[in-house]
Amino acid sequence: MASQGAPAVHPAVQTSKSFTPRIFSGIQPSGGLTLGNYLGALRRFVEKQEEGIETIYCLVDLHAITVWQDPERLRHQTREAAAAFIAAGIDPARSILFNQSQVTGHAELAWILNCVARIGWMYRMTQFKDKTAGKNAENSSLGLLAYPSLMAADILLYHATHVPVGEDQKQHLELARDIAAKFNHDYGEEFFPITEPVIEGAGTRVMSLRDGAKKMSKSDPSDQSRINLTDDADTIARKIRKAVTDPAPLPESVEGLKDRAEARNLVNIYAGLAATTPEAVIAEFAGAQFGSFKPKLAELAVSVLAPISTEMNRLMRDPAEIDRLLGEGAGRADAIAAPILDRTKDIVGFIRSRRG
Ligand code: AQP
Repeated sequence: MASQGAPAVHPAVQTSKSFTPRIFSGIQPSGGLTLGNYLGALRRFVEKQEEGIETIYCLVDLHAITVWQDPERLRHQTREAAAAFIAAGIDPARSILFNQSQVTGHAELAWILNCVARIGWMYRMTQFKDKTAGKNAENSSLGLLAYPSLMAADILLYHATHVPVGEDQKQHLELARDIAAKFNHDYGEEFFPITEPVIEGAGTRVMSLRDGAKKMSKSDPSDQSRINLTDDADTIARKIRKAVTDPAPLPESVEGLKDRAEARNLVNIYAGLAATTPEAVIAEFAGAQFGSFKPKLAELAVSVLAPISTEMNRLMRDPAEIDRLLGEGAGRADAIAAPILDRTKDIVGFIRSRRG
């Protein structure tokens, strides 16, 4: 019988079984992708692909509809996100790239995990609190509350062992571990892996260009708060020039950025784009005014992002080809997911008859 109450990681089921390393991660096509998505997620995804581990990447359209999406825009944004993945270096022949709703196992496993997870766990999620802040939470969709359970299903459907994400998804991943552990405990079988988050590098928490306390987000009402992967060079330069900063020059060491959220953000963005560390950026720019640092940052951002947006534009001219690639990816994803879902159903006690 399933236990009630607070999440607990059940130590007995954490470590003993070893699973084949497999990476899974996703991005919501809930708007155009941002520099935050690129540095915190997409670029990591490409690195993992290059490491030769099996990589499965998903455009999580089921997650996107937890808040209202115009259907035509959702279709466009899903294709555009697929184009961004490919333009950033995801090779659909080496990685599996697909949109979530084409593999029905995500929704099926999510339902089973909804019955394992506890409601109280969901109410404690800061993303749910942030997304309902200042609004009537009772009027948000049930899907928004259950979002982390679907995310656990995304990962566990493939027995993924590692999930590269930005810092903001850490709490959801911890919950996915708790859900897996509770399933294993309740059914007395070490079936699901206890997935490791992979949160690495300077770009794991890119903040808004307008407010250093808020993360850069594709759904922020202010377009000035973010750099979109589709922004042209002039727009990128203008947004960086207008980014909120304080009047002091850059400090002599990273400790000097401690109480300067906006300055720290720009240094982190520079470090993320240059694939270096904030320490190295400070060593180069110590004492510089933002008037000289910002143009250098804009130049770097354009040099990294312009080839991606050019390639995205090219790919978007052939939406049928993008749809074909997503369908092919979904077929490969389904081939991995189906036996894991079948076994889950057996464990839970569902009858699976051959359909005549
Ligand atoms: N600002 C960020 N800095 C670093 N990483 C980020 N990610 C998102 N924003 C930042 C990472 O991108 C991946 C995909 O995120 P998502 O699109 O599934 O959802 P999200 O985290 O809620 O991103 P947004 O842009 O804020 O979307 P909306 O506005 O629709 O909610 C994740 O790995 C995330 O950590």
